Amino acid sequence: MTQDQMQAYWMPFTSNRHFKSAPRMLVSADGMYYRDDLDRQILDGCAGLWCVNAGHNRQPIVEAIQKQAATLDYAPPFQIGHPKAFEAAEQLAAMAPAGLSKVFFVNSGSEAADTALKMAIAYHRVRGDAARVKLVGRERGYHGVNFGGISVGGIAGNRKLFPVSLPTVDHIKSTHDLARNAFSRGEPEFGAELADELEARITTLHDPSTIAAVIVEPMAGSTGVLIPPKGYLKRLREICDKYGILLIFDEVITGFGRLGADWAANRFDVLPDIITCAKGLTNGVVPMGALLIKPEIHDAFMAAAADRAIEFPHGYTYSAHPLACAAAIATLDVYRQDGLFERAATLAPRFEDKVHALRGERHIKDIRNLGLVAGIELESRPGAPGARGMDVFLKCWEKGVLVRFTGDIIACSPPLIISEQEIDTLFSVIGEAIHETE
Ligand code: PXG
Repeated sequence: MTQDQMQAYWMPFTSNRHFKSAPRMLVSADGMYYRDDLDRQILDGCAGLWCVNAGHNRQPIVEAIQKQAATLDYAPPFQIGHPKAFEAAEQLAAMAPAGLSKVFFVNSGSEAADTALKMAIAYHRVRGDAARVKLVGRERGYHGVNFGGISVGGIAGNRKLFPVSLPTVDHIKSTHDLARNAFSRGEPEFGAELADELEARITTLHDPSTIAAVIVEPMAGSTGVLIPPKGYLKRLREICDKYGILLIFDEVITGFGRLGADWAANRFDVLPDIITCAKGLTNGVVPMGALLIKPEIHDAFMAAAADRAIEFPHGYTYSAHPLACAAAIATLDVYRQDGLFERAATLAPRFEDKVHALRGERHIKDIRNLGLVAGIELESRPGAPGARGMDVFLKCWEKGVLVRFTGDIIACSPPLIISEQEIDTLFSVIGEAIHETE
């Protein structure tokens, strides 16, 4: 591809000028591997972008989409239905943590986050508690890129060019604590008390009866893999219960087996009021997100609206798109048939051993992991935060392995079909890449 042919496309979350000077171009994918335009095989160490949990080019999913496109290509989602939407919702509800039986479809994780925030505020309103309008997120949280999501989110770099936030938002501290928890295997020991900051903040700075919802990623992914300390999420749940606040888990990354369990909610035995998910819902093949919702929330909307009134004035042209629904149904089926969530749990100990074996390699100041996620935090080069992370990412690419980097943290989240040998290759290549990076 010539430089000229690359000019029109403004790439998202990308250093465009750097990319276009040395493009990395994927042209096909199968199983655990991508192929690039130089016909090199590339091991997918991050399931595309935390989404291709069942591996690439899965035939049942491909065929389901092909068939759907030829049968019902599009259907308007407002005041009209199509069977696949109901079937997909039913399948997803059947797989959801017990107690989250209602499903609202969207098209991405960002839309899921903004929808959940709107739903939380409106829920309190429809049951006559209109004072609950405030939202609490967490520092270093990522809830997509829309205005609601960046308001409750806490990634500085994603906010600074858009210094416009919802006015009714506060944040609690992140759980990152290298002094006490560096090189933890699985859930860190220390930090459950950080959840108490929620209570301290809402009671001293706010009237708790004005808080609609707290939103957190059970495991913060995008910011660089922060595993929740033992007991932390349970404590958040208790505080929300005490003050009548909804708890939203953003499971866009943690849903669908990533942590060695179907959901983080089940992994940590904490039931939120709403879960947002996306990514693995369709194996990344067609854009789709969803909210899993307690029936009390849904029922409050139904009870409050007049006959024939629209109960929740919210939705998208592509909500429950037929192709996405077909992909979701086929994907959930593959997860079940192949036992992929159990597989992730079975592989997790080897994955943990192999990533922690990198301890002692130069630059590494922390390694953390849970299920099939690992984060490797590197010392930043003085005056150049992020440069070393990017160099390691580029070296891994040269060596035929795709990983993610965020600042100086390398993140790995391979498809759940990865083999033991591929786990070994993944971490030995990352180790070499770090070793060879200044
Ligand atoms: N919530 C969470 C927890 C996410 O991880 C989103 C919402 C937004 O999803 P959409 O589908 O709108 O992108 C995400 C997305 C990274 C990275 O580098 C992670 C995401 C997106 C881009 C990069 O780890 N997660």
